[in-house]
Amino acid sequence: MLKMITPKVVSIIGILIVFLASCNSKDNLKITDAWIRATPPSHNVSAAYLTIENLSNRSRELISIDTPAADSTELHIIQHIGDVMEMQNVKSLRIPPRGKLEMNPGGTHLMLFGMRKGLGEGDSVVLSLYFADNTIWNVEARVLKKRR
Ligand SMILES: [Cu+2]
Repeated sequence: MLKMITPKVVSIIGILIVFLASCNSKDNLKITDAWIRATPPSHNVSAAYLTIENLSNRSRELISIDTPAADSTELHIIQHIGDVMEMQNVKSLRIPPRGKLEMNPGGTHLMLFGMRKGLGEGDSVVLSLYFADNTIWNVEARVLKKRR
């Protein structure tokens, strides 16, 4: 025998839909302040920086980036070894729940190799950010000589 869907069941389904929608990880990140260092045409290497804010209750992981401006990219952190600061290539960058990852010169950054052309101040470049949960974010990075 078929049972009628009661208003109570309907409201539970409604709540479930709202809950699932709020789990959509696309809404739970805020990416700001994306910029990329200006490079003369002779320069082969550049770096990009941005801030990722994780507004959700689970951790997120940036696993790679891609841009039409460069042949290849790496995720870099800065390691202090004694008095020496060294860049280190890492497999991923974690953004803790309700936490923030702030990239900047002298700190965590996105390394760009094989620049396809010179980038002047005022240009902009698209960066595609790939996360471990299969979401992809495209952000526009401004080209700057240095951070404003
Ligand atoms: Cu680097």
